[in-house]
Amino acid sequence: MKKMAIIVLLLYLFIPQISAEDGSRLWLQNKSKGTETLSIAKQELKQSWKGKAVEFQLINDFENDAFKIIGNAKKIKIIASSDIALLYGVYHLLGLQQTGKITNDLNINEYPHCQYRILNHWDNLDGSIERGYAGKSLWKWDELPHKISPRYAEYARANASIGINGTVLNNVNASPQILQTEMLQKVKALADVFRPYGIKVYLSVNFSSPAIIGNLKTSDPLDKEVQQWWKNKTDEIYRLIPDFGGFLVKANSEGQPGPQDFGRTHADGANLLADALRPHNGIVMWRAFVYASNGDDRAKQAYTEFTPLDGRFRDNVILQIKNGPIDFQPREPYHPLFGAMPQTAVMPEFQITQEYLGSSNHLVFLATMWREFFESVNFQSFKAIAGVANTGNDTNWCGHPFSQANWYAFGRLAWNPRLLPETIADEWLRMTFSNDSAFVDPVKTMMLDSWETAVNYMTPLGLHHLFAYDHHYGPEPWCDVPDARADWLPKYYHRADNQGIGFDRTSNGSDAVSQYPSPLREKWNHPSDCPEKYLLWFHHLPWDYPMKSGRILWDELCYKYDGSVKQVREFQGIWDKQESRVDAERFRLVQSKLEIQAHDAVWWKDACLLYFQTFSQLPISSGNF
Ligand code: BDP
Repeated sequence: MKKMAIIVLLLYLFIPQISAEDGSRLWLQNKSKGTETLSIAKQELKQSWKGKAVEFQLINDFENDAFKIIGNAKKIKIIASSDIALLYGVYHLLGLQQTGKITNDLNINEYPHCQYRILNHWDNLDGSIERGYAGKSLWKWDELPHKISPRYAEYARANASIGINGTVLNNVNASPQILQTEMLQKVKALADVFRPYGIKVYLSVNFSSPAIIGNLKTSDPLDKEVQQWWKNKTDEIYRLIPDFGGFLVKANSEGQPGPQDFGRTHADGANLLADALRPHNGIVMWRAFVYASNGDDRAKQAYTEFTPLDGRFRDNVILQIKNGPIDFQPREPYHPLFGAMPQTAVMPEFQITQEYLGSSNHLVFLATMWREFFESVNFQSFKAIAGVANTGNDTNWCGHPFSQANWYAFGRLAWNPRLLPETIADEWLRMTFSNDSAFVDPVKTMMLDSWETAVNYMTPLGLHHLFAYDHHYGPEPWCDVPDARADWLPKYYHRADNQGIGFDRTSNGSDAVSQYPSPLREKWNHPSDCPEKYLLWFHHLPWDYPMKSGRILWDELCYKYDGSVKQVREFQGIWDKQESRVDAERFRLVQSKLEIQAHDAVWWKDACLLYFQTFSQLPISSGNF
């Protein structure tokens, strides 16, 4: 029997907005304060909805998180099976209003593609954020659990508005201290704020926690005491947070401890935690970001290490794999582990924070990059998706007003990977700035071109990791750090010499190409069939290699660097024309960030071309194409 509850909402007068705009309101119009999910939903409507009567209808057998919006001339009905899904419906409806898309006969069916849509915060317990460019951590650990910042609910609200339903609070380079009881009390306080918005809390855990905070002799996953310790710790967490989501683990990677320290496998390690979480329906997200310094091509290592373990993970383990095989480079071919482990649940990890894309200084709209990824893999089977957050305690959350678009885009694509970047950019611009097409059209074009432009002024034609050591902001293709791991240095990746440039990953080289299925592996193995965007990823080619444009490789590199510098200057021109259509504060901030971006693009071009010229010995032909 269907249980039905209908709540008719009274409509309230439109409350005028304040005109000052510091960016803190993101794509949302009004501040919201609420306790329970349904009252938040009503409050949101009360504050922002300007249309006809809205009814909520709860139906038991409707798919999780899915909702319908049905409207006729008189009223609008939002139908769902849970309060959270009704809230999603409300945000969707308000989004339609903000973008001018309310019609008389609405018939919308929305459901999320992935069950788990999760932000990963690389936030440390001391308030710093690894690869964070928007201030300090949002989590005030020293004030919690007693003082609850209003930003916690604002954060949850923004996430709920785009369908994000999970958050990993702490850095994957995890401090064992997060599992101390005192810290768990603080985590509980955050979970309590997030719950009405449908956001579950997860934690990154350090694999050596049993030895470090549990005082056990070992953290060996096959040791009975270790197993009991994780069970007890997990039970303790669930006593405090009954809907706790689970654990994220970076193990045996970049110096982090893991099961291999005890001669065990990644499957042994993941299953240890999965068994502790299973009675509570929690999940383990086990990262596949591993590379030893064993001389093998770094791009190959995760595949080599994980594919033999296919089918050996518990069913509440999901392997979390970065979109590409190296490390969040401006552009990478998709990670060959996708599709290579048919008996294992896998999920992609995107980096929303711009570690390798100009921090919060460069305007780079990442939906275009993520779209290229979704077009390369079979995403149907993904149950989960993670994005490394770009939020901090800056007033505007993300540092650059346009970095907010990447948070927004991540949520929208986690909900529906089929959405086009232009649709997402359009929605976001209209909601965040203006519905004026004289603004939306040119600025949208700029957003859609921005990723390819950044790729071209940083690492064109499949080049990668030309970044300055450690901070990864600017170019340093010549970088040499005594005693550094070879695969942390740009020379390992570009391999420029008097003959040519690029990493030979063909069957004559590292053979990384053979990790991809046919016909890709054959195609990418031959320079003439390999898409030029991946050319120097897979091939070491002579400076005079003929490109499809008719130019030689060296000239093509010059062309890409030079062309993208010009493109950033065009972005500046587009933005400068928007002064009358944007509030002064955000106009000026974006304008100054674009100045930095234009400066940096020239810096990239000069640094890379002048350095590579020492090998090519050819003139830099910029401007004469
Ligand atoms: C790299 C970052 C490093 C992270 C690591 C990871 O440089 O700070 O800890 O990835 O994902 O991109 O674990």
